[in-house]
Amino acid sequence: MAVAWQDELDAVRGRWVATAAQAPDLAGLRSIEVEALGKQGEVTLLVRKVATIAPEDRRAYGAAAAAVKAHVEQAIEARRHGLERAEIEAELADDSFDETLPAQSILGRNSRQGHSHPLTQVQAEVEAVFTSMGFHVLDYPEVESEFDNFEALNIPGWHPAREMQDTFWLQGGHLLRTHTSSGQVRAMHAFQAPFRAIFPGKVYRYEATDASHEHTFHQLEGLLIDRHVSVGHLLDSMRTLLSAILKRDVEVRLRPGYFPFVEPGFELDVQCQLCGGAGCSACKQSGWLELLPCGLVHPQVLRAGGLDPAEWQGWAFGLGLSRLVMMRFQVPDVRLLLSGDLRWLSQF
Ligand code: FA5
Repeated sequence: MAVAWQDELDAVRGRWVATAAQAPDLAGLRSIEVEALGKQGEVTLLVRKVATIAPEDRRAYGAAAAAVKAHVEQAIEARRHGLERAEIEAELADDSFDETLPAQSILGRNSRQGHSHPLTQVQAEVEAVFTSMGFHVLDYPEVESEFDNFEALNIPGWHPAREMQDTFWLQGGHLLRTHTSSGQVRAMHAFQAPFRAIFPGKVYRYEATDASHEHTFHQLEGLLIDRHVSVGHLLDSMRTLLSAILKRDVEVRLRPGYFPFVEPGFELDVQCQLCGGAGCSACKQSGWLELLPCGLVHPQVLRAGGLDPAEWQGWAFGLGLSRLVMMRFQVPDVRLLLSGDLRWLSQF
């Protein structure tokens, strides 16, 4: 014998399936969904009504009500799919869309156009100078072993030079590289001599910051290995680099510099391009900025790289890329570079 509730369930199902199928748009469909399936929706209440059904009918009622709910859900889903498709098709058919308009006209507001960071711009220019001279561009890890960052570079644990670069230590004898020189011995193992390569990247130092010191900054290492290399060739290459990037003749100053991994070693300073040498906070009132230390690769480092110092020589430099950006664009404080401040970045 047919039970009364069966008719009621059939009627509700029929009504909501038909209503869903006729929903005019997505917003309309959403209200239909709430009316049928929301917390107080008609179908939800019907399912809950199971508690009022005679105990012997409860199981059958529960199953039938659940089936109604599933059916209505399916009908809504099918309609949603249909409406979404129709929307996309209408958009595609609308040929008033002009894809050549700039984005801001389409959005009707002033959307900003992105561009590459000044560090990226200068790095690309330096890479272009060196690749034209036959250098490979390499990318080495920022997390390094103590060996590659220090020991391979003739800086054993007891060496006072370790104090020159305060280090962020990680677990297991690893560290955040303090300089891109950490790639030197890796490169010697990776290439057959003779070779030439540059390796740019981010380096980290556990030190107090000021206008010319940041804890996270960029360097760009250069390494050339050949049978005969000279200080003259090294300095000439450094001059080529600086005039290509700074695009003007700049005063440079060469001083002896001590780094355990080069011999002889040099400090190459440039006249501060912010104050023209008069003295400012970027150059600590000295008129000069340390920019490009360099030298001839120490025989111990060649050995660590598997090269015989009787046969091979090399030169290396460690360009302060962040400071080169400061000099190129007259940036008064290195900390602006990684500040993420769009007001500053949008000038470039
Ligand atoms: C070095 O890091 C050596 N590895 C450079 C080198 C390579 C020498 C190869 C010889 C041969 P130094 O600690 O001086 O050296 O750093 C190199 C350059 O990085 C500096 O001249 C400076 O331009 C830049 N620099 C150093 N510390 C900072 C800092 N805290 N913030 C921004 N730039 C820095």
